[in-house]
Formats: sequence, C-alpha cells, structure tokens
Amino acid sequence: MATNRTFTMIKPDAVENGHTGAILEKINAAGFRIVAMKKTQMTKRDAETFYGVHSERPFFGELVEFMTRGPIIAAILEKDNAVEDFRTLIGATNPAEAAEGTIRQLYATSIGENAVHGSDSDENAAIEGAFHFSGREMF
Ligand code: RTP
Ligand code: MG
Repeated sequence: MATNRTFTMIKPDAVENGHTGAILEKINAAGFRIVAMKKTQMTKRDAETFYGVHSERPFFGELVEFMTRGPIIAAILEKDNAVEDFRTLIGATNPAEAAEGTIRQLYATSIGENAVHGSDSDENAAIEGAFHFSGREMF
C-alpha cells in the first residue's frame, strides 16, 4: 500500500449515536479520498488481534468488549500526509483534551469510547487496511 494512505474505523459508539454521516462529511471536507469502505462488525478475535499491541494494558478487556458490541465503518483513506493529517483531524485520544472542531471533540463520549480510530504510522496503516480489506476492495 502506498504511504499516502491511512486506515480508520468509525467506532461502535459513533455508529450507535448516529454520527456516521457527519463524520464522513468531515473526512470528505478535509480532503481525504475513500479507497475502500464498509460496514462490518468485529469478532472478539478480530479486536484482540487488531489491538494486540495493547494486550497488556489495563483497559484491553474493556476495549475489546466495546469494539465488538456493534457495527463499525472501516475505511482506507488517501491524501498527502494521510496518517498525520488524519490524527490531527480526529484529535487527542481523550475527547476532553481534543482540540476544538476535531472529530473526537465533537462526537466522542469518553477516552475509551472515542468515536474513531486512526492509524499511527504508515506501516500500521498498511497492516490495518489489509486486516479489513482485500486488494479487490481497494480502488
Ligand atoms: P486508536 O488507536 O483507536 O486510533 O486510538 P489512539 O491511537 O488515540 O489511542 P491508543 O493509545 O492507541 O488506544 C487505543 C484505544 O484504546 C482505548 N483506550 N481506552 N480507558 C482508557 O484509559 C483507554 N485508553 C485507550 C481507546 O478506545 C483508544 O482509542
Ligand atoms: Mg492507536
């Protein structure tokens, strides 16, 4: 995958709360092109694998429970400097610390239920995109 791509999920809280359209609008307005997108639900095993880097953290069980409780929107996005610019667009992990106008400041509920995921490196963007999509689903 090219390094001008990132991977995102609109998390179960934001989908449940009806924020999917507003979040996609912000992503579009920020200049990201949709390479791949689908509505899906992660299994426990999916979430444990996807967030495996956090397996020793105290919030891991809660995170897996949360990420599997309902559908998500998974997407691969393309833009110059995609990973960094998308992390700026979503804001800090804790919505209480997220900058004004960021997706998490607007739509997240708590540090755990924080509306969106954004890859933290080009390498992880490629791994995470491939976790959810086959090459035939990327355009
Ligand atoms: P993400 O990977 O979802 O984009 O979030 P992030 O980089 O901003 O934060 P990270 O440290 O990677 O944490 C992954 C997700 O775990 C949940 N979390 N809960 N209860 C807590 O203290 C806590 N800390 C993190 C959040 O859902 C966070 O996005
Ligand atoms: Mg992260």
